[in-house]
Amino acid sequence: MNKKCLGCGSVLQSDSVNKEGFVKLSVYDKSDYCERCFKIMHYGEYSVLDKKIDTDGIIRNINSDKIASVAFLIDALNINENIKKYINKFRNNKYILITKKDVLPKSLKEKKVISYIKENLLDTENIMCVSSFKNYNIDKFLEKLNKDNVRRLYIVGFTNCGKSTFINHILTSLSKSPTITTSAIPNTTASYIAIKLNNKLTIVDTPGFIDNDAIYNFVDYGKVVKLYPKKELKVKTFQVKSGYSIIVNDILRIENTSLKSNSFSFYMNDKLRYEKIKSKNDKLRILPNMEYEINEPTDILINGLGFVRITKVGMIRVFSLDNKMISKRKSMI
Ligand SMILES: Nc1nc2c(ncn2[C@@H]2O[C@H](COP(=O)(O)OP(=O)(O)OP(=O)(O)O)[C@@H](O)[C@H]2O)c(=O)[nH]1
Ligand SMILES: [Mg+2]
Repeated sequence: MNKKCLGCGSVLQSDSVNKEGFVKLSVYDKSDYCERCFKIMHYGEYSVLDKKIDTDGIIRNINSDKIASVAFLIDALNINENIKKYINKFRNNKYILITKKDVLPKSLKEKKVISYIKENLLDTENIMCVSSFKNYNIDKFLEKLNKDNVRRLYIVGFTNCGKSTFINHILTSLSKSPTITTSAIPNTTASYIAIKLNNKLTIVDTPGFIDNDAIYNFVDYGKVVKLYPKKELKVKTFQVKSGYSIIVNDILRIENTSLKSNSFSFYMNDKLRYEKIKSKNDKLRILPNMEYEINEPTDILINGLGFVRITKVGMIRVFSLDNKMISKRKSMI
């Protein structure tokens, strides 16, 4: 039987250095991990997986598994309406888990997040906020699976939403070793990784779906890993008069283009560089941009980075690396 990498699920092979699952022939017999996983785990090196993830194939496979349930994981800072069409493709018994609850400020109440999901993505009672880093709600979720007699649970969702970290955490909580590779770059998990937790339940990690609109398509991977907050974020709020803009790193510029002042609250990494400038300053003006009319409290989502809450009605212009990264939703808060 072909040996598989414990970290990413690829079949181990010694023929092609640039293909998934590569290990040198000399170490093949004693290797449990491919070279890419080994380097991520031990040297924090990032290399991009040379493989296109077949999202439709994954969904088809899971739908044809008669005993499958699905946990759809969503990154707490990246809740957008585009996710709905992916959730709807699964015909199985579904759980929605909002991951990385630890990065949300305490002021953003769990109830708000859950009711937003219910109203806009999937109306179900099976929604929970979790955090692998803070061991939040993991036991409660396992209890729920037990009660619902779930036999095989597929962990699915967009890349980087924390699927493998979540499974590793479950393994640790059951005194097993956390064997799966995790990283802040996209496409870490390459194939299915099925792990039997007990006689009743098998949990299956899957490769994350790639979102063509997310920031990792437009920024070097070396930079991507620094953008996401490492712990509870502190909301940065700016009162922005007409004719002023806020700039974040070299990624984002939001200009107040109406005549009245407005308030911008940034729900993203507070360690990024924030700067208030006069709009006649041309910094980042070269970037693609779009004007948005704000008719009610609105969140401007920067896919992969977080969101900006705009409280008052008016007009704003958003400059970013690509207009595809930007979308808006009725404010969650
Ligand atoms: N703050 C925080 N970060 C997390 C949590 N869980 C995962 N992460 C981080 O999110 C990033 C992605 O985690 P992974 O577990 O590799 O994500 P994935 O969904 O398996 O990604 P793919 O395998 O590419 O589909 C890593 O940098 C993790 O450290 C969490 O509970 N809190
Ligand atoms: Mg993974």
